[in-house]
Amino acid sequence: MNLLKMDADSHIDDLTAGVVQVDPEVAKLIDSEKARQARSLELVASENFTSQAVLDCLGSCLTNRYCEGYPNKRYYGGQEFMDQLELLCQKRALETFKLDPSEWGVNVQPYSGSPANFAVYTAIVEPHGRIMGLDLPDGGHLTHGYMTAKKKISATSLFFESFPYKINPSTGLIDYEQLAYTAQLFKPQLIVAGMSCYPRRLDYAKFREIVDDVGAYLLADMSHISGLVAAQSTDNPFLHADVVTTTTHKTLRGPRAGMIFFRKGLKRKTKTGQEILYNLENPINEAVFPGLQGGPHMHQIAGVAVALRQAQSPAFRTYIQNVLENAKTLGEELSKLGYSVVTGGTDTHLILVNFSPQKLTGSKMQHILELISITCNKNTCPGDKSALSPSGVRFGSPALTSRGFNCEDFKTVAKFIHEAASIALAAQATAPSFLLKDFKSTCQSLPFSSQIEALQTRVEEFASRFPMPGK
Ligand code: DSN
Repeated sequence: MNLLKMDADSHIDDLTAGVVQVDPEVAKLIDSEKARQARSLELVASENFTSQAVLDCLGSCLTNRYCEGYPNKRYYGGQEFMDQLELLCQKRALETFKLDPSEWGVNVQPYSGSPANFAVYTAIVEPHGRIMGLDLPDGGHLTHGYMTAKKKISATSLFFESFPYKINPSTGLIDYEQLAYTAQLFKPQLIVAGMSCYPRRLDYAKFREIVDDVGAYLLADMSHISGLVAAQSTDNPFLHADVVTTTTHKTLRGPRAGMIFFRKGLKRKTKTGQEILYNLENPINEAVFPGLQGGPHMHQIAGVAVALRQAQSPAFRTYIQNVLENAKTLGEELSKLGYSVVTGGTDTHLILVNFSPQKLTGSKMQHILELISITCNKNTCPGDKSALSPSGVRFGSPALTSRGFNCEDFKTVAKFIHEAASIALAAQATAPSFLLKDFKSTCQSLPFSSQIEALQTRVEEFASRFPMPGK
C-alpha cells in the first residue's frame, strides 16, 4: 500500500492544498531539480537564477486571468488591476533602458523571445519578404532564419526568405564587409543584429549603415545581453535600431518572457523636407495580439515588472560588472590552461571554447561535465559543419554570479573543467572508437568512473558552499 499516494488521493480535489500534498510525484521532481541546481555549477550562458520576488509573481493568482487586448482596451471585464500592472511594466521597461516615451514604445506581452521575433517579422515584412540574420552555426539564433541545404528549420525561413551573414572563420568575428556586400545583392527588408553565441560586442552603428544603404529595418535582438544594456555595460542597441527584442530571463534575471521595443515619431526627413514617421506601434501590437498570441500571461508580466525594478538598482549594475569580470576570468584561465577560446576572449557574459585542438568534441565535453555536475551546452565553433556534433562548448557566468561567485571562484571552475577534460582525453584514448556512445560507456568503466565520481564530489562540495537565490 502506497501511503503517500493514498494521502495525495485524499487531497486531489482540495483546491487549497499545495503540490506536496496533491501531487507528491511532481513535487519530488521539482525538489530534485532544485537540489540539482544547488549542488551543480550552472554555466549555461542563457540561464540565470531569478529572485524570490519574481518567483512569487509566477506562482500568484495572476495566472487565473484572461486579458486579451491592451490596457484600457480589453475584451473581458475585471481588468482594473491587470491594466495597471501592464502599464507599470511598460513604464519600467522604458525607464530601465533610459528610453523617452515619445520616441519608443514597448509591448510586454510576448510569451518569450521566439514569439517576439516572429511577431516583429510578421509586422514589418510581408510573407516571403527577405530577412538576414547571423547564421546559427556562427552564433546566431534559430529565429534569425536558420535553414540548411536540405531543410527550412526555423519558421522564419519557412514563411520568409532568409539569407544568413557569417563570421570570418579565421577570426571568429562578424564579417561586416561581406554582410554589406550580400545585403546589396539580397536586398533584405530587415536585418537582425543579435546572437546566441557570440562573445564580442555587436557594432550596431555598422549595422545601421548597412541597413540604411539597402533601405531595410534594423532589429536588435538583445536577448542575451539585455542585462548588460540595462546596466549600461555594453553598446546601446537603442541608439541605432528601429526595433529591439529581448527575452527577460537571461542576463536580465527575470521570468521567462519577452518584450518588443519599437520606435515612434520621426523616422527621417526627405530631401524636400517632408517628414516620414515610423509606423511600427500598431503593426507590432497587432502582430502580437490578435495576430499570434491570445491572452497575455499576466503572472509573467508581473515578474517582468519586478525584475525590471530590480535591474534599476545599483546592486544590479555591480552584479553585471561581476558577470563580465567572471566571464573574462574564466576565458583567461582556460586559455592559460591551454584551451582555445574563440576570438581570444570575451566582451560579454559568455565564452566559447573550441576543444578540437585537444581532439575532443563539444558533445564529449558536455557529457563529462554533466557527469561531474557542471551544466553547459555544446556549441558550434567557427568553421564547424554540424550543430549536432560541434567542436565547442559555450560557458556563461550570469547564473553563478547570481550565487555570489567571484573571479577566484571562476578560477576554481576553470580548474574543474580542465580536470574533466584530462579525464575525457584519457577515456577517449582507451575507448574502442571515437564515437560518443563508446566514450560514454568508457566513462562508466574503471578507472574513469571512480575518477569522475571523485571529481563530482569535489564540484558538488564547492557549489554547495554558495547560496541559491529563491527560497
Ligand atoms: N536557448 C537560448 C540560448 O541558449 O541562447 C536562446 O533561445
